[in-house]
Amino acid sequence: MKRALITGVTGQDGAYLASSLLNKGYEVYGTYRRISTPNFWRLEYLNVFNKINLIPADLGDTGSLFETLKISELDEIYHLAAQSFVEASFETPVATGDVTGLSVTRILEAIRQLCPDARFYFAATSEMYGKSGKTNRPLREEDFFHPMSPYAAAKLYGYWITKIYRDGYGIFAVNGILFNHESPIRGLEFVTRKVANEVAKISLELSEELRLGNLNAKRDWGYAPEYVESMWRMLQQKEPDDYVIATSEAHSVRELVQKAFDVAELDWQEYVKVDKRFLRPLDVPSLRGDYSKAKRKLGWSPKTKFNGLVEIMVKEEINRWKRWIDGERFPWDAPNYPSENRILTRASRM
Ligand code: NAP
Ligand code: G4F
Repeated sequence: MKRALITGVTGQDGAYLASSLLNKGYEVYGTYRRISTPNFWRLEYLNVFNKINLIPADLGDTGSLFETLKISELDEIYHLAAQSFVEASFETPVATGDVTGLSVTRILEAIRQLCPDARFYFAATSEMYGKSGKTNRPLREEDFFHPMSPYAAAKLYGYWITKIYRDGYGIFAVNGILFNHESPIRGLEFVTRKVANEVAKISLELSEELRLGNLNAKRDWGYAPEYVESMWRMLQQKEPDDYVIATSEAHSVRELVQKAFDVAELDWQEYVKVDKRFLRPLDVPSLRGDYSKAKRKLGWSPKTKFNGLVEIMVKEEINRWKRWIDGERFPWDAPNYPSENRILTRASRM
């Protein structure tokens, strides 16, 4: 049985990837960090909470990362954990540099010293292209990076250190350059889920308005469960390489809002207000990716495009809020720590 470790298993992609790897017959390990309110709702939502092994580790804590790699005899390591919210990276640029950037070296060093044969996936991002996104054609692997946020600069560091460990030490290390991907388990602060959630509440008269920042920004939005499949495919290749994963369609935040209100049969202009609190010091104007290399080499293509994605998200939020009105509570209303045998603490490993 193959063994895989996912850092950031409590996040959107970590949860979907855990589910996907379990379906492929993997033994799955996932790191989580101690926070004041347990955060396993996505794992519960996907019904994988009791099927994976959880290891306490923090990206800022080198020792915990080394300990994690020591115990597991891993075949594949998916490094997904990060401070992943671009807006927050302007508020906490140093912490983002450490957690999102430098942590990649911490993990690669641990791999080099402890398990150099393990295959490594780094969650790079389309944000690294930044200003280069203003070109009219979709962006490819060889295009120029011009980051526009502390988050993107940190990811670009991670991208390069991944290449350096691949070329310098022969580690099977890949960069997945994923464009935005969303789902009903996306964090509420990201624009797609924020919009879907508020539209659902407005349609059920639980809210009256939706406050947003830059409506002109364009993004290439895909469906997260499809994107995690590409991560696995990258690690099954003969040679390590870097891949763009995208839909090749770009839509503005304004179009997103319009489509989401359409799904609920409401007129967006009656509810949406621009609020400068949600504007960023810099914002990438447009991002659109060319996934032809992934299609050719990995056999990967997106199935869900913009309209389908927005429909999935808005309908799921309406369904959730209707259940909430009927008295049902969501998993995140009842936070829980997993049963002891699924948490691999240091003491339990000795
Ligand atoms: P996410 O939902 O924000 O999940 C991030 C994960 O990182 C969570 O499990 C979080 O733990 C963990 N984490 C944050 N700080 C940590 C720390 N100091 N120590 C240990 N763990 C920490 O992000 P996502 O959307 O799943 O994205 C996965 C990865 O892909 C991220 O690296 C992101 O930057 C990258 N990416 C995402 C997209 C996208 O559109 N989704 C596109 C390109 C690249 P908590 O649950 O405790 O907060
Ligand atoms: O949903 P967003 O916060 O995602 P953003 O900044 O594109 O970053 C996401 O995708 C990256 C891949 O390109 C990932 F690497 C990263 O981890 C993250 O997953 O914002 C999308 C756009 C931005 O232009 C933002 O300015 O929506 C605009 N926007 C307008 N009003 C808003 C809002 N974004 C948020 N979060 N909240 C608003 O009220």
